[in-house]
Amino acid sequence: MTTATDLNTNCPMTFCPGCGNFGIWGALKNAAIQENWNNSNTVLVAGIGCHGHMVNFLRLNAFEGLHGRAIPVATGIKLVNHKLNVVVLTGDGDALAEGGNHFLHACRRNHDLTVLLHDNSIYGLTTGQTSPTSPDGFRSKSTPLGNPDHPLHPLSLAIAAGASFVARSFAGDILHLTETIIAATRHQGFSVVDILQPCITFNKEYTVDFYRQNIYHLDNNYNPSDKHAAFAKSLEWGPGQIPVGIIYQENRPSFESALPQLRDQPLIALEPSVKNISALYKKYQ
Ligand SMILES: Cc1ncc(C[n+]2csc(CCOP(=O)(O)OP(=O)(O)O)c2C)c(N)n1
Ligand code: SF4
Repeated sequence: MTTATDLNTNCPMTFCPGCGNFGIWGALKNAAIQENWNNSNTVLVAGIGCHGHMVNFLRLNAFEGLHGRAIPVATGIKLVNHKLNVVVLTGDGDALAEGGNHFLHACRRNHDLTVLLHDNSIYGLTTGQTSPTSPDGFRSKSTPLGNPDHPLHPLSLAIAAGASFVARSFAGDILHLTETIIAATRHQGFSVVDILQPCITFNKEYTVDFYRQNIYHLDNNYNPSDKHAAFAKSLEWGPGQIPVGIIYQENRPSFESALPQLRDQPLIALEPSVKNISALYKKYQ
């Protein structure tokens, strides 16, 4: 069984004191312990950003790639060994700006991956520029006169693009976030968890208090399999009107389970049928 001690590393913590990433770290550790994640069954893949540093503070297989490219790396790992639990740690910049194209197509293909979107509505690591989820008029180093761009809604985008599990949680509610991460990783298909993550250093608008005042939990009457209702829910954002919970879930074959070549065993377990490829090369010379 995985214990908290198994997950410890020697790396000194680099998040600013009070950063929402601490809550995400705690929830990920809880999920790893409860679900018995270890180096033979789980891989974390991170993009570049404050969120990406998380891989230094959890002793699990991990790959921190180029900015915007966490999802394609995770897709490659999953295709080579679809028995692995592959969890992507990404930011609103990483996944929705430079990585936006990868995000859309991974949703559409329903790869069996879990994407944890550390959504702080700012570029944290590069010291505070406006991101794709920053609100209209947002003032930052890159938009000192106010953001002229309209924000993306990551949940609406994920639903419209075809993700089969779409949820939202808050970094300040570790129990809810733990449950949501576990539900997302158990789901067979592409899971997106939009994690509202205060960046206390650079985002003075979406603060801990702002989220505490405006979040509400979906109740038992909410039906996450109704796509139209989920789409409407995903667009809600306002005073007292930020829903958290599982917004949308459908059962649809994942990309990996739909590939006949991978149905019986993972790619790494297959014996190549052609060992000498010289003849194949010649064909294309
Ligand atoms: C290819 C490439 N483009 C841009 C950058 C610069 N860069 C590094 S982190 C970052 C944005 C980080 O914001 P986000 O992904 O939201 O993560 P956060 O730091 O907020 O967790 C950018 C633009 C880079 N390192 N590499
Ligand atoms: S800059 Fe923001 S996101 Fe990055 S560690 Fe500091 S508080 Fe967290």
